[in-house]
Amino acid sequence: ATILAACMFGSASAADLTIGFSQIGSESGWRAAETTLTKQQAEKRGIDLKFADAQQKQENQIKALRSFIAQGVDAILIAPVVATGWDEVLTEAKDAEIPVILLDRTVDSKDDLYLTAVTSDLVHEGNVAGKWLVDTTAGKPCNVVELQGTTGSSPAIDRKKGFEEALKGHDNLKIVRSQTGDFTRTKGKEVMESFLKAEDGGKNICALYAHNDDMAVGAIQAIKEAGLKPGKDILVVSIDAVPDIFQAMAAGEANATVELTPNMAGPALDALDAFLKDGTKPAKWIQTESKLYTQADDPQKIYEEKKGLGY
Ligand code: GYE
Repeated sequence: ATILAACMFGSASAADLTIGFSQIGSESGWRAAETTLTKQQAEKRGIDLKFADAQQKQENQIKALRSFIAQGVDAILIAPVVATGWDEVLTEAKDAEIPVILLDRTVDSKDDLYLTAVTSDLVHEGNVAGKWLVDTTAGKPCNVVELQGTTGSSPAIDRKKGFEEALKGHDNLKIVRSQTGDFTRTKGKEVMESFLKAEDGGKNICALYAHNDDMAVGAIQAIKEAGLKPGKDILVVSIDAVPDIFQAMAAGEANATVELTPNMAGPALDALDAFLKDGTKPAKWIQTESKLYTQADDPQKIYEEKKGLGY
């Protein structure tokens, strides 16, 4: 109702807005930082943010969206846990004239079912990680194990794709094991333990590619418990650039990470503001940066800096 009046008279200002935010959960340090920053961004703009944590279950996200629609919120933010199964509920939001913005993950639905998606180029992230490994191994034989993100999520699909693209034509690099660690430290450690057991105690493994830093941190623990040196016996490359991976880098236990900003809400709420004010339609994809960091980038200093930014 608020928004309708505001649209008619063009007086929509963030202060009147009620926004529903369907968050996946808090499976990783990065996700927890995104939640913190989203709440800060809403607070700063005087937005009433209705927060729903789905505990990583799609059915909980669909329930949350239906509840937001029933409440008549002015807009919805959602980080979609998986890429499929959203058409029906997104159509319900569209029929209720409630704009939906996707954060950090995409969906397979037609793009007229959401206002915009604020994400990194997930394929490119995998590419950057793969290229770093290609350059670092410089033609030397290297068996790689891969910890995939949540099965069916766009980051798991795209980061795998990008990494494999980067390895094309470099037959010295072989992905010998690949399994989901569901983006969590616990699962990352567990699956890495099984990789180590299956690969002669880790002697056959030269590198780990983890789709996020949290799984890498869990895996680093497993590598150490197996009596090997992570970062040396087994190279470690991952994605997110959360503070703890810089701590591991400073200790020589991790080698490279690709940065993903946890501040997706800033660009999302700016685009929403413009749309609600005068109907300005944002691009369907607002892309955030992806930057490679290695041990050469003073990881201790970056760790100190990042600690304050929502993590
Ligand atoms: O890399 C990971 C989180 O959706 C791209 O989700 C995001 C990923 C992020 O669990 O830490």
